[in-house]
Amino acid sequence: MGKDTRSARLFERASKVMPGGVNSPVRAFKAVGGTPRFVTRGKGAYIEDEDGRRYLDYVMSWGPLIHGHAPKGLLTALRKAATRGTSFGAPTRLEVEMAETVRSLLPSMELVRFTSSGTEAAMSVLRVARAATGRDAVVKFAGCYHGHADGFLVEAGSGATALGVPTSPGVPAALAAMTLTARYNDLASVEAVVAAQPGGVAAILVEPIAGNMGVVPPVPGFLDGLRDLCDRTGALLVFDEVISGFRASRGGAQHLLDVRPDLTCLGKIIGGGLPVGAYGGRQDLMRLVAPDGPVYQAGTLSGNPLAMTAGLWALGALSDKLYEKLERLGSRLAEGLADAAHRAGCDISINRVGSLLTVFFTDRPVLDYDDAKLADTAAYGRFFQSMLTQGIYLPPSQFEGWFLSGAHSTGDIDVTIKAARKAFRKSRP
Ligand code: KE4
Repeated sequence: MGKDTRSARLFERASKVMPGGVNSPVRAFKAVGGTPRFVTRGKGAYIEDEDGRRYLDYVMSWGPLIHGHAPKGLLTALRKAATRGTSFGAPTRLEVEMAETVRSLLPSMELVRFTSSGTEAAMSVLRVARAATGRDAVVKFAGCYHGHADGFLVEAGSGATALGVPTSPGVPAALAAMTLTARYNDLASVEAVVAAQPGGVAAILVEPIAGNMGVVPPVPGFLDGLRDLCDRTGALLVFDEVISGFRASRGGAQHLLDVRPDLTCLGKIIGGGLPVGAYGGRQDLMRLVAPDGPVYQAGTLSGNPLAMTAGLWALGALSDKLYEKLERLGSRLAEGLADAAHRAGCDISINRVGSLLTVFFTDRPVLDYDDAKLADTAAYGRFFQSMLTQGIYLPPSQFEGWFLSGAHSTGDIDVTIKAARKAFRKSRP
């Protein structure tokens, strides 16, 4: 894309008033090069940029839009809600209905608290775990990402990895020391980390289906092993289902994989594209949260009526038919991409769970962060740019997931595969 485009000019202006010209680092295209596209609208599976270019979208706002952009029913619900006001700072019926809906879909969440982001949900759920156990140390997994709260930015995935800062400056060493890291899909590594911690750990925090080193599903027995380790050592099992919640199934990864966590945090789909996070879990733990208990957590816009309206619509529109379609489309896409790469003589490895997948530019299986980091990010960058030029908008980082929606069609998948045939050829040095 030339320098004389509207996106390029906007990016130049943006860079003068916002760090990196963006409000979230991964959007800046730094990992893939070139100018980020400034988007003006989205409809269905497509977005349009300031220069009038239309793209088939596989970012889908990084996961929230399982029904696609601007679904009619959502817009109708939001228009109606907006006429009643945008925020009250007081309880509303919508929050009650939303909490009851979340609990019906994820029964392990006996009590729920809403926040305005996944980061807030993740940081709050750990505060509950530390208060409940009286322990400070927590275990996370290298390559997993739980938002940008200080304690999480230790070997963090997502944009932190893509930009080469998996352990961020500015995090106090004393706090970082309380975040122990283990290897995803490696129970022995977790056992060793926990055993080495005097007094045990407060929690094992895990993405039950990892999405932030690229998609890495749990190997059979991994999550059950974490459950058992927590039961044996008094640690709490915390599932970060910000990506997998309502994505892997209507009941998230915990339903799909039949492992019950003590606490869960949610985001993305739960807000239908508006800012909503949530955390919740066992009643005895969540009753510790103010004002029932002493663990303080609050938020001016928590449970915001517009966000609750969007979330209620999005969760209400989930159906078996939708998940069957997403599985069918995801499978068609993965098979088509594998065939296209093979024909182009490209070595790739695809990890997929339903409508969430990653194409790794590596010839080996990707089971953890070390495997993922072996991927050829330069090749991914060339692939990304070729797909973008052909009107396919992929995550601008090798270490992210592709997201499908109910608005994607078989025809869209076939267009994507056709474009990939050329893009895989272009990805070669
Ligand atoms: P937010 O604070 O961005 O709403 O949620 C943080 C978060 C927590 N847990 C998991 C498993 C997550 O994936 C995220 C955020 N995901 C990234 C994409 N991998 C958001 C995109 C971005 O940072 O711009």
